[in-house]
Amino acid sequence: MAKDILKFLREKEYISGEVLAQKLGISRVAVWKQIQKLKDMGYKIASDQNLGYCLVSRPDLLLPQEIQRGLSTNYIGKEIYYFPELKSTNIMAKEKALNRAERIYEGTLIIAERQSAGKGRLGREWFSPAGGIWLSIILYPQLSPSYISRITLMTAVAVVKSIKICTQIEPQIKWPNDILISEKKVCGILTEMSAELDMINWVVVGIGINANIEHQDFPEDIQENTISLKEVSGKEVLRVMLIQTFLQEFEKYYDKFKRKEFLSILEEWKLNSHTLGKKIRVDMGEKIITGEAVNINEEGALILKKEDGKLINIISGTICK
Ligand code: BT5
Repeated sequence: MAKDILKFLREKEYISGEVLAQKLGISRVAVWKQIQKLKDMGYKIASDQNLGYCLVSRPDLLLPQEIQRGLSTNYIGKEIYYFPELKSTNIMAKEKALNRAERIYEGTLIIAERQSAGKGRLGREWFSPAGGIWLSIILYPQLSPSYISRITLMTAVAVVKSIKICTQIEPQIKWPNDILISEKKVCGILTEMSAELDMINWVVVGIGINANIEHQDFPEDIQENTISLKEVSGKEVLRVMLIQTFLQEFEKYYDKFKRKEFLSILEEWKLNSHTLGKKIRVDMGEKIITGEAVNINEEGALILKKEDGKLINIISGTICK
């Protein structure tokens, strides 16, 4: 009901409580209650005894109705679960994907304004205060589980493209899951999956973008290597618009991905690469390997030319500083 009232408030400068009540077939008291509800959500609504209600400003929150208004995707973001705070959107997305009683459609989004226990890879922590974009997408691709390692690279291309469109900033991709601006991390991607031998049950892609975060607010131990879009552009980014653009780009690339057209996505990845051509050290858990990053293969693996000239393919690892 609050959503319907919002729709009418957006159409006109002022609309009276009486007209709203008539249009919605509810009492004026019920209208008033819904207006209070919208105010509680952060909408500023002026009221005038003679003219009625007027929408003054929208809250700077990632509310589903704000994201879905004007979103031109077919299925990504059609269902959104929004939370002011969560431990981790990936944890919630996995719970939703697992709970078969509740029908969760492909492309369902979990969004939180803050995460109290945001997750990086390998149990690392992800700092997620208010002002960032912390979201997870639930997917059910009918592909072989071994194909999925490519989805992180695909997501990185969609993130870079949407940041470029919305801010004119040109970020770069550090294999496999980091987006950098001026050598510092502005976004991280965490892909998790449940699969049988030859069948995927679900995939959750978690994306964290440092949108409107002040540099001094990052914890000291990561300050040197982190950056936010606000810092770079000198002004707040419109988070809702960035999310809408990202979802549109994501759907476009994911459709290609499902058609197994990964090579064309990989070409775009390479154009935005921070990694290729560099001498790097890769932490593979049990050992660190040094060499030159010469290519990414069609599986999304990094091809490293070692000092002895031998080439090796690395499926997963972390590039050290
Ligand atoms: C990542 O891991 O980069 C994946 C981050 C994914 C975060 C999203 S937010 C929505 C969804 N829900 C979640 O719970 N997670 C996903 P990794 O490559 O392991 O990098 C982690 C490292 O990045 C940490 O050890 C820190 O050094 C650094 N870091 C932590 N918070 C950061 C931040 N806000 N910005 C930049 N770097 C950060």
